[in-house]
Amino acid sequence: MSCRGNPFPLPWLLRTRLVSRWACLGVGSSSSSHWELMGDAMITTDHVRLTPDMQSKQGAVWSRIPCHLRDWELQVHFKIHGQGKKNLNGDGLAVWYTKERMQTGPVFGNKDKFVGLGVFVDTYPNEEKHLERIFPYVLAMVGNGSLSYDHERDGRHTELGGCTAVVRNLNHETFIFIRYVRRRLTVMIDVDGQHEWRDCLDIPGVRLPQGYYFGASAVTGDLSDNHDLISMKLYQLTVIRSKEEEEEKEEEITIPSVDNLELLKEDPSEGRMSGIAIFFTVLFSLLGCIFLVVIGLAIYSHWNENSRKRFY
Ligand SMILES: *[C@@H]1O[C@H](CO)[C@@H](O)[C@H](O)[C@H]1NC(C)=O
Ligand SMILES: [Ca+2]
Repeated sequence: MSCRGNPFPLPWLLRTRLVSRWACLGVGSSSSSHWELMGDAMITTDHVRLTPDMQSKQGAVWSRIPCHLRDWELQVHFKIHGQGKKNLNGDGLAVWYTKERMQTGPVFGNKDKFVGLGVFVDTYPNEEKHLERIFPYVLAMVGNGSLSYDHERDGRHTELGGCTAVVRNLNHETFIFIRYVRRRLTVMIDVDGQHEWRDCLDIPGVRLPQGYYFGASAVTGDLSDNHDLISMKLYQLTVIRSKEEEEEKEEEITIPSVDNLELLKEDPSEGRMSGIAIFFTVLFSLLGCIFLVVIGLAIYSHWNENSRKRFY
């Protein structure tokens, strides 16, 4: 664990301060704890077990204190393990930064139509058609109160991006890292036991209001797993900003949103269509060029003949 430092030190990041650290015995050990458990979540000496490896459980842990940081970093040390064979386990866990806390619902144990950020470690592929996607899959979603997470489709139509993260039943430690700086959302994972952060998603223009709550939740259904949190560490980031950026601060964000969302939504069928479109564009351009060359040659030879006639 010693080599894992800041995933990528940036020149304009002045300082990282640990704001809230919850490790091992921290949670729930005193009434002044910043964190509150709900549902089937249980605390042991070295982790919070959000759900045990049993059917139809859901549990969560939520910060009691709203977070008023502008730029922050959250490191989540977790462990997902159980008796089930591959793809006979579920359903996964979620890390939250949302307006509301301590709600129950269908989105990894939290309410649907949530307002804020959710980063999901989805361990069960509900949609079978998409064989190209290997599970467990990590993905991020920004909810604005009207967007719904589609559990049957593994949240595909609302995802901002994601990556495969084989995280179950491992002997080494597994981490998720979420950084929110200058409205840029970056998610990285360290799941290969290499003590290295791997890119998962990186999206600019993510507008998240301040004063939301951090939390984590997990759910099991017919299939189950132990969803354990070993620690969650929140860091305040101090960022050097230009004057213009400071002025931007004035326009306060009230509803979470993502700029240029349509650019992120690349439907694979649309992708194929545009591939065909590109093919035809290139084909017709080529045909056009050949046509022009042929015409050009015809005119040239005609002109040549004429000039030859003139000279002889
Ligand atoms: C939430 O986002 C969706 C999709 O971008 C949009 O259609 C809807 O109007 C938004 N709702 C609110 C309350 O902003
Ligand atoms: Ca799923």
